[in-house]
Amino acid sequence: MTEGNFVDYVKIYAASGKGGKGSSHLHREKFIEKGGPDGGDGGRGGHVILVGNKNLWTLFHLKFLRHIKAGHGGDGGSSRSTGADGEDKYIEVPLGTVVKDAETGEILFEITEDGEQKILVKGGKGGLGNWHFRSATNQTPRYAQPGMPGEETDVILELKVLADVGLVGFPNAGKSTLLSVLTSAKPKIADYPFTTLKPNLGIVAYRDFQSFVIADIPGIIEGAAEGKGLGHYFLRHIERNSTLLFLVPADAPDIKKEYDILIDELRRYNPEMLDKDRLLVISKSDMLDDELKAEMKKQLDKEFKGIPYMFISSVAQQGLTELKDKLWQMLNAEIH
Ligand SMILES: Nc1nc2c(ncn2[C@@H]2O[C@H](COP(=O)(O)OP(=O)(O)OP(=O)(O)O)[C@@H](O)[C@H]2O)c(=O)[nH]1
Ligand SMILES: [Mg+2]
Repeated sequence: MTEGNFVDYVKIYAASGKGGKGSSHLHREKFIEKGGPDGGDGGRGGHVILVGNKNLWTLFHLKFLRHIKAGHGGDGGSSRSTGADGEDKYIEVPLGTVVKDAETGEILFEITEDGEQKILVKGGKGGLGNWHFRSATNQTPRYAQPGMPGEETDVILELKVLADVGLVGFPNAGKSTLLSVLTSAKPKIADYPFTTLKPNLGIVAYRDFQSFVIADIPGIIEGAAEGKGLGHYFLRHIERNSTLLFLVPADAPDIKKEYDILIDELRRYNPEMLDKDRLLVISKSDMLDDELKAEMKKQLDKEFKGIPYMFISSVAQQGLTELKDKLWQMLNAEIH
């Protein structure tokens, strides 16, 4: 990956540990001739477990993991001592990680909560020791169960939930530039369309050590929902953002029309996208003088009845604090 700090897809081979053998030990003591069976049970094999972690935002940390194996269970011993359980292995994942069978593509489960644990592959059961098999007819069974084998699986982890705020705009609208001034992310910025080829995430530090995450995705063009441009693949990344921030540059020939095209693409992709909170910013507003701005405002008030909009300039650092305040307020508004 040459650009973007964002990894939303990893394939992992996971194997659980096998169960320990049960013991077929017979009890021996100095003055007891025929000791009974006292073989303990084998320990269970280690599981591979996924754990949700709300502080993770991508699967980047798993990019080079590829294989993960849990430990094997220990064998049972004499005096009915049970073998140690194999070491469990934990994989921490961001919330919204979807786990799929790599072969069939079937969704196995999803991690949605902080601290939530789901076993990906279960460790093999430990075998029972011979102590369990004593009976009236066989007082000294020499039989004990072997441990059950572990399981293995190839899975795909895919991240759906991306961020709190998703940026939506035509190519060249200034999305990556905005991300670069609001966060410490360093996305590629250039004066041509489709500069951004992969989503970028940035964390906006907000007053009093609070924060929220913004996702910058490639530009959306008319026909994106049908697969034109890059938008189609990446629209799914903003599917679950709670707030969408639309960017239309101040020099767009028709701001309302551009906005309508964006809305239309989202609707065609998934009508639920329109249930999200929306905010429109007129980007690159440093290109406007006060007179022009006042004129545009009149026009926009007419065209965008009830839809909040603001003027910003990433380059001239105008309206950015107000924008952060507004986004924070929207993100923290009561869920409706
Ligand atoms: N004047 C002015 N130019 C800006 C501003 N923000 C971005 N630009 C310029 O607009 C061009 C496009 O900026 P990007 O941030 O790469 O745009 P983008 O929306 O990420 O574009 P894609 O990744 O292609 O979708 C660059 O030449 C930026 O320097 C701004 O606030 N004022
Ligand atoms: Mg960009």
